[in-house]
Amino acid sequence: MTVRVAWCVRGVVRIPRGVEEGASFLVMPPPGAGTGHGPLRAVGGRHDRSRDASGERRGATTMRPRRCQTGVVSGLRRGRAYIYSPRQPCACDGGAPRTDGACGRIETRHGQAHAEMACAEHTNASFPTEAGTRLATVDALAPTTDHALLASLLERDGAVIVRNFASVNLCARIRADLGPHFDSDRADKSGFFPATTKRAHGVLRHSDAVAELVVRPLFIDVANEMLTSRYTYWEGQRQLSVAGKPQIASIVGFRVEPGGTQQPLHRDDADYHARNCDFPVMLGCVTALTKTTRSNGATVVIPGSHRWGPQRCPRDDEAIPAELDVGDATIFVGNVYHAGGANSTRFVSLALVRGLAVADRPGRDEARETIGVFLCKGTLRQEENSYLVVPPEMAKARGFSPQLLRLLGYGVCPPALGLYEYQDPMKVLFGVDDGETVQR
Ligand SMILES: O=C(O)CCC(=O)C(=O)O
Repeated sequence: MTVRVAWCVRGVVRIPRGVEEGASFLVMPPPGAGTGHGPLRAVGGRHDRSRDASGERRGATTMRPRRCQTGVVSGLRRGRAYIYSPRQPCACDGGAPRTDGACGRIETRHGQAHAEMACAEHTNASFPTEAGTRLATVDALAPTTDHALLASLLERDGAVIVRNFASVNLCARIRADLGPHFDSDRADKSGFFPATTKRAHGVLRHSDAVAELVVRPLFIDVANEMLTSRYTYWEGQRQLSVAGKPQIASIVGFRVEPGGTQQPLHRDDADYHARNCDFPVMLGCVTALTKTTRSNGATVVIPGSHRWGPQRCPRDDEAIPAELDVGDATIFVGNVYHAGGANSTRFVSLALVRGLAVADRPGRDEARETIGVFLCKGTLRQEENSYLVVPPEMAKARGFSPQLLRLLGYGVCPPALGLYEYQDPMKVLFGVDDGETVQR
């Protein structure tokens, strides 16, 4: 895997902590970088006058803001990396995929491969590289909208907008439940979420309204169709086939505040080290709790990017906003590139800069709020630890349905994942013995 340096501050490229000398890197342009943005330079590079074997100066690299480039981390100083770009083309801007390993894997100082982005049969496979330009929209209330239609659109585009996915009333209840969590959120130290994005975690613990949203049949049915894990194997001389349904990976509320920058484009499936042969392992459903627009930070998506190979780097100018009214949702596969958008509605700073009174610009300064329900295959570890969020006693006290308990991960993914005292916890802990209970 190439180290993705997805962000930079005032032209200074920072390498994530833990990267070793000799690692490959790929620099992506900063969100919204325009022609006015100067050349990027490396941290530490400004003072580094040394040259490499080919005579290039290590500092002051010449990466241009609108294109991706690859290189190697060539030095570490006081825990920070300085980098050097050999100005080689990368598949992400249309060049041929590199085969020399500089783009595609992390190498340690000893040259040992850490992780591959592609499985063996896909290493040299050719993948589509084009980005789509629009997202399909369906109405959940239309009689023709069902999970089969959604699955076909998701397979084609990677994402789909669903109008009227949840009622305005349910969204208002969820919004009220999430408010205190947003207010007490702490900044994400990894930089994956900008400091201006407030999150609400562990929300099933407190919110009956969220519990209602999670089991919306349209979403669950399409997830069952796309993420159910089916497997056939031998046990002695008996050939057995099993199927395990998806479960909740995480549920997160997002409030993108005015002035917020765009999140880095990413694939949720990356959490599972998934490669093209595994995709998709997740399905996301982001429901609007407030109106979401291009300017207030609607989720942005690159249609068609779920088909790309490991070398294709996503560009911010390829992402289009999924604009939603309250109750609409964007459903997307875990391998489509997407991100929380930038919120450019910041009012006060504009007013100050232009010398305007705050009252002269009413209606600006909008925070956008959404709730994301992310499911993953039943064979995988959940991103958010459900058993700590809703321990068994709490789940019993809340009267959660067998369906919700299984979505939380309390069921067994057959043949034998998630046993408790070598039995299905649904039976042992919750007294549920139905057609889905695994008998042991
Ligand atoms: O804020 C959003 O709209 C999306 C957030 C997201 O993509 C994520 O957390 O994985």
